[in-house]
Amino acid sequence: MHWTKSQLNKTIKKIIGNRLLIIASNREPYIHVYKEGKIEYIRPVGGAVTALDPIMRVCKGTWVAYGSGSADREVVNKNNEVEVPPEAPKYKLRRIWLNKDEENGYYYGYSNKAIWPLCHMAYTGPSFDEVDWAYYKIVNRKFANTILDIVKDKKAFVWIQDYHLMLLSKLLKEKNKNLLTAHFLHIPWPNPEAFRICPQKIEILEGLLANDLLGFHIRYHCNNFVETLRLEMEARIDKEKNSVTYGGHETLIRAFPISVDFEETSKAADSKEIKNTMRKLREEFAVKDGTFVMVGLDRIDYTKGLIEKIQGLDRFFEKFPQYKGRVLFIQKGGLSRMHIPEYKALNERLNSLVEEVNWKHSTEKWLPILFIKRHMSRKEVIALYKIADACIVSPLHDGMNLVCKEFIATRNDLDGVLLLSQFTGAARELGGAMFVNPYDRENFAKAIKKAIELPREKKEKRMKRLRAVVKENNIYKWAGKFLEELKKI
Ligand code: GDG
Repeated sequence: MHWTKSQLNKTIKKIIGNRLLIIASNREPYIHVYKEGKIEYIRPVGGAVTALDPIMRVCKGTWVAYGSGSADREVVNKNNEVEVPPEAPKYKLRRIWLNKDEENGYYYGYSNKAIWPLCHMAYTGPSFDEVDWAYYKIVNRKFANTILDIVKDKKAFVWIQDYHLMLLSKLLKEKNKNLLTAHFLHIPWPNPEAFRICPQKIEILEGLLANDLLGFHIRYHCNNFVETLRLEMEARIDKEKNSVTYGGHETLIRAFPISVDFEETSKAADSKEIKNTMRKLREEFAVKDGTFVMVGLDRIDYTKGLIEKIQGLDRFFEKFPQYKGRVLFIQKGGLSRMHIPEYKALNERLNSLVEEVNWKHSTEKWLPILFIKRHMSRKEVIALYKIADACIVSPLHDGMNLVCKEFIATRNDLDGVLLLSQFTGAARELGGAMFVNPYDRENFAKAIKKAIELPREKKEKRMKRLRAVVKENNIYKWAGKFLEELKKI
């Protein structure tokens, strides 16, 4: 079956029925801010939000998230709710307020200094702090209380997102046994040897096992999770059913590779507006005719392999100097989690590395790397993908990665090569990509050369293959398959 928005709509009605649908995530899908005295809203950068907003538009229901914008409090009603999308309301956003200590401990602290590096194993050690953990628990409870308040005595399905809320399901079930809860983790699950160092591991695992359904991007992460349980818990593992029973409660463990809205992105990429935006971007970046343009789009995060990407490019220009002046690499990097010292240091290191590599290879009329930090609208992101001859996605470890799938969805011209790290979840599906190991500088440089020299027919063949996969495995399939599993509970 080919999954579409309307197919998902039917599935939702059948499966969710008269239950209330609640999504819980740290990040909100719309942030209201003051700009020059006026209230505006922005769409935050991040994979989970990109993926879930189209689903909520179809499902209606309530999305519970932390209200982080300067004008967020101004637009909510007495229940802290606001209808979104602001220009054409489709569902409710219920905001939770966090004070500075809670934000520091729960978000910057335990979520991003402990769990994020623990699960990505990208050679940045996790640090576990008692105070951060205490705030992690406080905020998870805050989410639980808000959701219980929304649900009251109604039937409801709560769909929890990501690693910030791993205790939520247990807290909900302790107060309301009739709730149906499912959790999707957008990050990888590490192997048991890596996970066993976590001092709070048992509480986290018990929190996750309170769910009726637990989803990861790929089978490999499910297997790591089950192996972790084998080592740490007295749980019964049913290999046939892919389920785990702990304390008399069964949790189904499944893989659901997340994706993008292929049709919508592909259509948007074809519009006149995008053509204009492409022209503007070419002007802004002073792209000369005949230049081979490569792009990258990542949050500035040590898991995304940005340093390794710049080093790969450096090696490419060293090895193949004939390409100097003929190739331009545009990296859009969104600042992220800047209150955490590792992120600040990475940003500084990246700035100086880009400067060094540019200094080393540039000529009077040409700079090899443009490092763009300003926020880009979705239109600009699509136009950026479209002005590219190649897109380089080179994380050291990534749960899935949506940038590569978005790039593919925009390339209805069948032009454009995808260079993709073999350590992304997406690598398992996207056989038409050119794979790189970001740690292997020599081969990275060679892969860039191969991408530049790839004949048009071969590019088309690869892109056709890639587009067929993303078209089929789209975001509606991800949501539909997830919801269909609920029937088995
Ligand atoms: C996590 C997991 C998993 C980026 N810059 C701008 C912008 N973006 C958008 C992209 C894309 C999204 O942000 C990034 O998604 P990723 O999937 O690459 O990465 P994470 O944020 O790390 O997401 C990841 C994902 O969750 C979903 O499960 O795939 O593995 O780490 O959509 O387009 N969007 C706009 N301006 C920018 O400057 N408008």
